[in-house]
Amino acid sequence: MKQQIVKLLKSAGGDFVSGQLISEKLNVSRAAIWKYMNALKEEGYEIESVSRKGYRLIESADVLTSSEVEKYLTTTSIGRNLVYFKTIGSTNDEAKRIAFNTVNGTVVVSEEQTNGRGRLGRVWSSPIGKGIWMSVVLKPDIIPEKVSRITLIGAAAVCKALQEMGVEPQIKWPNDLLLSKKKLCGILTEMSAELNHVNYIVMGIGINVNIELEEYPEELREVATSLKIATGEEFNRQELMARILNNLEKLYTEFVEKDDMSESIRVCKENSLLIGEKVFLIERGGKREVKVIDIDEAGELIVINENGEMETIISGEVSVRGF
Ligand code: BT5
Repeated sequence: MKQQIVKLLKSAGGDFVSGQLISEKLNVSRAAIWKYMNALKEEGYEIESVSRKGYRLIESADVLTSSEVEKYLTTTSIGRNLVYFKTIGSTNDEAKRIAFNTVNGTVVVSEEQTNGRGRLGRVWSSPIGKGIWMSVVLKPDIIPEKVSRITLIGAAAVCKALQEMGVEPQIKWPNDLLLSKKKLCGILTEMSAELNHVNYIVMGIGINVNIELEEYPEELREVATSLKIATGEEFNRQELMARILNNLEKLYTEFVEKDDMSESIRVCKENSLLIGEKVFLIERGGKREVKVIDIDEAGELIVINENGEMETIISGEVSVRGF
């Protein structure tokens, strides 16, 4: 209902809409409208109410609700069902909770996460209103072995969206995007699967948009950045979120329908931080140095190991030497 009210107010183009008209069009009581207006003000919308004139939208809020993000969306499925929270523990947890009973392409987004997660139980800092913390529910008909490729498709989608907005990030295989060697975005892909069947995938994407350096906990200031910190400019979160989903739908559809991830791989290679670098591969209990030479057509990392042999790495932790 809140969304419908926002739509109605917007359609008036800054003019007043009477309570009576809203009540008739949306079939709600005047008292209920008043409650919804207060809730919208809470969310950050600036709404003026004048007796006998009605309500007027002064300024749209900087929020990631469906009524704000929708205008930038060109997708048919991804993001069309948008579940919005002002605050939540973790959007990945919520997405997993609803995944079985929701449609492919559902997106859970929150202005803030109080228990944002990285890989292996690490903490993901998610301050309110300054980033994009979202999780996409996907239900592809693929074998579980191919799921790790979805992370690269996500990274490519984020990269392309940022490029469209004038930013040139680097992709650190398999799940990070960096700007000036500092972390801008992390992706956490989780799945529920049977032996030969994927029930669902939840792809969590966290991007630091308008966060200021002092808003990070002390220990992150050396390693994390945001679009605001790196460029000095504020970015439109609604547009960026929609552009990510637009690119994701294209790349994801090519992958699941045509088994084609050539465009995703091209983006990951062209913007790779690792190709040509010596890195530490951190695997179960061990750490060894290898040189990265390529990313193959399946999205795997091709490296030369300590014995000078070529090896293919499917997934794992990579730490780059020197920073
Ligand atoms: C990741 O893990 O990079 C995956 C992050 C995924 C976050 C999204 S937000 C929406 C969805 N819901 C969730 O609960 N999670 C997903 P990993 O590679 O393990 O990196 C984690 C490390 O990044 C931490 O140990 C910190 O060092 C660093 N870090 C934490 N918060 C950060 C931030 N906001 N920006 C940059 N670095 C951060």
